[in-house]
Amino acid sequence: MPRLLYSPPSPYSAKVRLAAKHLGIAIELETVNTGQAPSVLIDGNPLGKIPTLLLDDGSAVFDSRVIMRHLDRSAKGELFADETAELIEAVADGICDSALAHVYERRNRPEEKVHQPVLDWQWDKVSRGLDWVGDHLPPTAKPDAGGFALRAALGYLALRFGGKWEAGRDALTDWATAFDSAHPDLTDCLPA
Ligand SMILES: N[C@@H](CCC(=O)N[C@@H](CS)C(=O)NCC(=O)O)C(=O)O
Repeated sequence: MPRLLYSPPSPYSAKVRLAAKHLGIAIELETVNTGQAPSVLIDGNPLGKIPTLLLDDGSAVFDSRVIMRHLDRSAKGELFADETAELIEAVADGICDSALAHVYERRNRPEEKVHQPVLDWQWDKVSRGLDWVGDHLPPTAKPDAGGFALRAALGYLALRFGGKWEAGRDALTDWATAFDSAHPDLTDCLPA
């Protein structure tokens, strides 16, 4: 069975887990600490990032967008029915990139060296990305790659930035609620 190297808070890993479960693809979950660069991770993915999917034949598939394509092909799914799905995935992932950069800036620097303009620069991207996806909400009943990416991104924001992004974004919070109501079996895949 393929093994997914991941960690519970990782939004990109959550996206992949949501899609795999929805497509009925069984994967074994293995938690890794990227900060320790374990060989199981580095041997598969030179970038040392998660998610990384280790296949039964010994090869590795990495970067969540590549894994999504791999899962979709494996299950003959319809995650990428149109370009909109790809664009929403790109913006949702970009929101995560900026949110994560924000977290890393605060986590990895001594407090006096945290650079507020960098935090603001990244947060502006998160805000603009949220505005954009708010105007391009993907379907919830039959989710595509955009829907999984967006649900994972909103889950990450709820986890790390709760109270900072929701005001005035009822369409997005309602969308997440509708997604969870339509797929109660998937909530255990959200960032935690
Ligand atoms: N573009 C990558 C981003 C993956 C990523 O940045 N993952 C984070 C965890 S959420 C990570 O591995 N960080 C450790 C590092 O950058 O060394 C993807 O979509 O898979």
